[in-house]
Amino acid sequence: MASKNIALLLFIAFHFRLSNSQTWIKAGYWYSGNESPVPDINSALFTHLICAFAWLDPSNYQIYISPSDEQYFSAFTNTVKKRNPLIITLLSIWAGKNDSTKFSSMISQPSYRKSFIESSIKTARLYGFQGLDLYGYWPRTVSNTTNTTNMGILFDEWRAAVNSESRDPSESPLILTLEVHYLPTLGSVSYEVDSIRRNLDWVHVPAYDYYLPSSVNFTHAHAALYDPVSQVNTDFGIGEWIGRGLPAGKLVLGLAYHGYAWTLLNPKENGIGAPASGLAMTRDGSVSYKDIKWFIRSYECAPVYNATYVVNYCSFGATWIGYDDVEAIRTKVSYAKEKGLLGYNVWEVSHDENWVLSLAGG
Ligand SMILES: *[C@@H]1O[C@H](CO)[C@@H](O)[C@H](O)[C@H]1NC(C)=O
Ligand SMILES: *[C@@H]1O[C@H](CO)[C@@H](O)[C@H](O)[C@H]1NC(C)=O
Ligand SMILES: *[C@@H]1O[C@H](CO)[C@@H](O)[C@H](O)[C@H]1NC(C)=O
Ligand SMILES: *[C@@H]1O[C@H](CO)[C@@H](O)[C@H](O)[C@H]1NC(C)=O
Ligand SMILES: CC(=O)N[C@H]1CO[C@H](CO)[C@@H](O)[C@@H]1O
Repeated sequence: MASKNIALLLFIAFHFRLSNSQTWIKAGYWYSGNESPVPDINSALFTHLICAFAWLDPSNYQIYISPSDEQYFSAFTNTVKKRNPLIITLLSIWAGKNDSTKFSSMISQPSYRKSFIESSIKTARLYGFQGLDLYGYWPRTVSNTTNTTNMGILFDEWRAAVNSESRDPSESPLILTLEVHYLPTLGSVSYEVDSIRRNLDWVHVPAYDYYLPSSVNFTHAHAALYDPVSQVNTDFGIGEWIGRGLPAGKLVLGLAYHGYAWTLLNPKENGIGAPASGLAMTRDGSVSYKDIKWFIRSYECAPVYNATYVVNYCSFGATWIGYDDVEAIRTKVSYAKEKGLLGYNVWEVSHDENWVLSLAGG
């Protein structure tokens, strides 16, 4: 009798947690490369925190955590649970451009996929994570290596493995998520949307980095929510994903806690679309929100909010920075709610200043 009651309680606890967490996701990536202390994260402002990154070893197709990250990753979950016992943590696996050949090779052979899947589950459990996120793997033409059919098969097999994992009855199945491109189709190649819908809990749509000062010679809203003259914007991307058959309730909107700095050709011409000669301030022009606020205070420049694109920007002399401040973040979070999306996620938590943006997310 007693054990039956315990089972019932666990059942209720499990379902409560699941339904509770599925109501509105507020997720944040923490990237070890930014070297920001894990205990500094105000986890009370999030429902999910995603620890980045684990890597793929091409010699055996297993996941590993780099030795320099080991101590931070192994303490991650317990550390962030101190301020928020309900927080759910995920481990993100890097599959971005410089590693995509490895991943294409991995997904091409059943035995390699098995190795990847088993090691990912083992690593997540070993380090105390409650989910896995695959980051930055884009479909590419077959000559440029990704066979998208195999990508769909990987997700089928990953889901099956996660569901059949023998685990403690108090543990939920691992959450599986994918960080995608903001468009479901790149050139002539598309994500396997049916497989994604069937197998993944949700996808993270990075709704930023559309325009970089290293590649365009005019200022722009790098994370434009709307654009009256171009399809390169978040509203278009979200519409495409939904149009391709991924329910809005599986989409999590990615917000940027960074902006980009351009060098203006003429300091007097300083609106959106002003001619620029390249980047400013950092090696790639990206600047954290924290550093942008420092810049604004130091140079006493007056930020402008442009509601057409949903972006803030400011300039001082020849330096022009486009970024999301409180207004832009609020507008985007409202947009996500109006569209019936599952929530939002931020890249990257340590770039916030005094949690101003995270609080603006509501
Ligand atoms: C690939 O890019 C990531 C992210 O920029 C970086 O951390 C990693 O070291 C790179 N890997 C290789 C093999 O260059
Ligand atoms: C892609 O993978 C599928 C399934 O493994 C296979 O049937 C198909 O021939 C592959 N396509 C190409 C172009 O290699
Ligand atoms: C910007 O780049 C375009 C195309 O590369 C070029 O035609 C144009 O002259 C450049 N403008 C400036 C201001 O450098
Ligand atoms: C936003 O900036 C664009 C480009 O400069 C301009 O055309 C538009 O009127 C601005 N929108 C608002 C609401 O100020
Ligand atoms: C085989 C092939 O076409 N490889 C190309 C894949 O795409 C990258 C850049 O996106 C190129 O650098 C490769 O040459």
